[in-house]
Amino acid sequence: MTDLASTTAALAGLGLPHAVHAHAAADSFRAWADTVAAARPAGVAAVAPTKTLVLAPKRGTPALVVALDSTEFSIGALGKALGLKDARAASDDAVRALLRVDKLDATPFALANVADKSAVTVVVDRNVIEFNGHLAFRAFGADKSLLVEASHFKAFLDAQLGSFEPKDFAALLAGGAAPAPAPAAKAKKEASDEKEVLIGLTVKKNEDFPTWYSQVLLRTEMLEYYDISGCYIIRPWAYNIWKRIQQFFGPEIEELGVEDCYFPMFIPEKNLTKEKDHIEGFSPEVAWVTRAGQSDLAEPIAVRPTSETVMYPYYASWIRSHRDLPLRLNQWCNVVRWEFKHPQPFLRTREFLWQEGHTAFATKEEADVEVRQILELYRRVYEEVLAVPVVPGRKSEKEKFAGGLYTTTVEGFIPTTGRAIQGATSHCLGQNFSKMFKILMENDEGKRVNIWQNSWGLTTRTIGVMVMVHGDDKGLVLPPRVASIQAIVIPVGITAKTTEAERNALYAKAEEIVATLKKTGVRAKSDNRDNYSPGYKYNHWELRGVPLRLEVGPKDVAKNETRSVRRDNGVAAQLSLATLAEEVPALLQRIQDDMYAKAKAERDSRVVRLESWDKFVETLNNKCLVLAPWCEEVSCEEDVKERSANSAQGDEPVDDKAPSMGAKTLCIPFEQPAGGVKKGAKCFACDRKAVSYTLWGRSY
Ligand code: 86X
Repeated sequence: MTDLASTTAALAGLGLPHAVHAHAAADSFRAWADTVAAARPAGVAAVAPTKTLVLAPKRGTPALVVALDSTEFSIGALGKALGLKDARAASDDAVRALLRVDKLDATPFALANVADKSAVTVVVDRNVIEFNGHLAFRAFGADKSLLVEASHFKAFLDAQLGSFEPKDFAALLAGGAAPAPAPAAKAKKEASDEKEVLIGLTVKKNEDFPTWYSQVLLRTEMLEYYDISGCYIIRPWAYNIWKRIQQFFGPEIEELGVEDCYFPMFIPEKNLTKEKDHIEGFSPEVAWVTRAGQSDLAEPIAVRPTSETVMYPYYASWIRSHRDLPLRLNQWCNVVRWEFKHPQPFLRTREFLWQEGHTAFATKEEADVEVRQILELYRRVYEEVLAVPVVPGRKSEKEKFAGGLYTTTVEGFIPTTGRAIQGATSHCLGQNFSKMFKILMENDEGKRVNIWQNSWGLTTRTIGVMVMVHGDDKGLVLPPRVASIQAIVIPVGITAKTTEAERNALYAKAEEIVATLKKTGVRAKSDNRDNYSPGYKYNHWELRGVPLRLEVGPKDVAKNETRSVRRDNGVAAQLSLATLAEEVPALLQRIQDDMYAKAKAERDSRVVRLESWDKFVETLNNKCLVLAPWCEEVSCEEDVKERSANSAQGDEPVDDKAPSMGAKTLCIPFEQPAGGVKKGAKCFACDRKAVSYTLWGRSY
């Protein structure tokens, strides 16, 4: 920890003078730097605010950089000058992993937390060390700063690092490095970002996908960032999609005989850790409640990362005889997995929403049937509801849920990054959990025997996949089946010469169209706001992905028509108002079908069949998946992962964002290429016999 107390204690321990300076609370770095520079305590001649940041290169050791606040540089240029390849500001999680403090609390004093000093390169500008006065470090709350004389700061670094040499940033940055982008240009970009919030996106999907994704989510009001890393607010425009998924999936599983229920989100420590095999590997992700108010709990309580250990003890007590089976329960709930990998809205979040189904049967045959029925429903959620193509299949031994017998999956694909993404899973647990939790039934002969179990889950990741697959440079593109507004009706052609009566008639027409559409089950709305232009409204609803726009102008109305414009492909068509109740539902269905067909064609064009290793890595690098005959051996899958990681760029990959990450098996598709694996065919990656065509790719 580098809280104020432990930092001052560390400095005192080294015999280094320092002072804690209390000042007005400052709620941003800028405000802090201004405050601390201005409000100098008695006896201190000069105070220079400092900044500390961590640069993460694509490969190699991260750098802890300390400079005076007044020293301007760009991270890219400094990284380059320091010989750090593709350096960027380290993520919150990377900073925490390195320094054991939150990014906002990073100071050079956190070096005391780094046991292995070779894990970080410390880079301090000479200006810092040579400053004639006190350095100010922020990190100890908004209203306190630590003041340390520059010479004493150097002594601290010497004590931590053995010996320490500062760097000359000015010379470094002048010495042939790419010029830093002018601060003015950056400020201008940000200002224009702000202005364009209401107009659209400032980046293209293909040019800067991460920024595109976050702009789409924020500007459509689907998502809001939250103060805790990895946690996000799901706003109505996104939550509605989740509701539509529930409205499809809920009745379908009810039809299969599954009932909804709700179990507590808290798990007593002993229940969670009882089943060591199941928890093993996952335990670093478990979040704990240890305190209520000011008092520590007698026993820590875990927050569910999944509900096996919550539910199965009760399955053991509820199931007595084969007549109590099948037992088929589902719950819609949140779960918490405190991951330290880079979080991404919807795709990888620390809390997420899901449904988890947990079912129990007397026979394996019944369990097997259900695994596939549920997987088929997951396929339909993606393909029929979200218009996203997926590949259903079985997971390899390496990739299956280790606690179960076998795992089935639907695998999606994000064309922009060329990466696959698991869409949902349906597991046959076999009798493992029945044995662990002593869930037994009395059979016909009165003997107590183990039962067969399944579990299956679908999460809010669905929403992120849908956004990434269908979105375009104008923003979100919603499949009609999940759009809260399927048709937006916009009055147009109002000019200065339009009389109030004419305008009211137009608005009334728009309302009438909405009423007609609603009666046939179309989710329609009119945008009669008179303080916005039609063009503004087009952009507004295009950004938000509404599938169909209906323009109602005086000329259209005179012909008893409306002009329709499709969001997915921009195609416009005149529709007769007389047949709107039939035409619009048909058009929405066509949009839904076309969106799926387009996404499927794109996905299909990126699944490349290979029979041997030669083109494997090249194909992955071209943002494709590979379908290849495989031996199904775990050791071979491990080899492939390593070989595909290293040969991509000729270097070690550092994280899973690097394009050189290794390839995994995604699934062994249930639908094999015609004829299947040819007799005597070899595995594409080793000398063994091929067993099945398997889908490979880099994945989320
Ligand atoms: C595996 C298995 C299974 C019900 C599903 O995939 C569908 C719905 N559960 C989930 N899994 C864990 O068991 C797990 C356990 C702990 Cl303790 C954890 F922290 C994270 C986990 N992640 C996944």
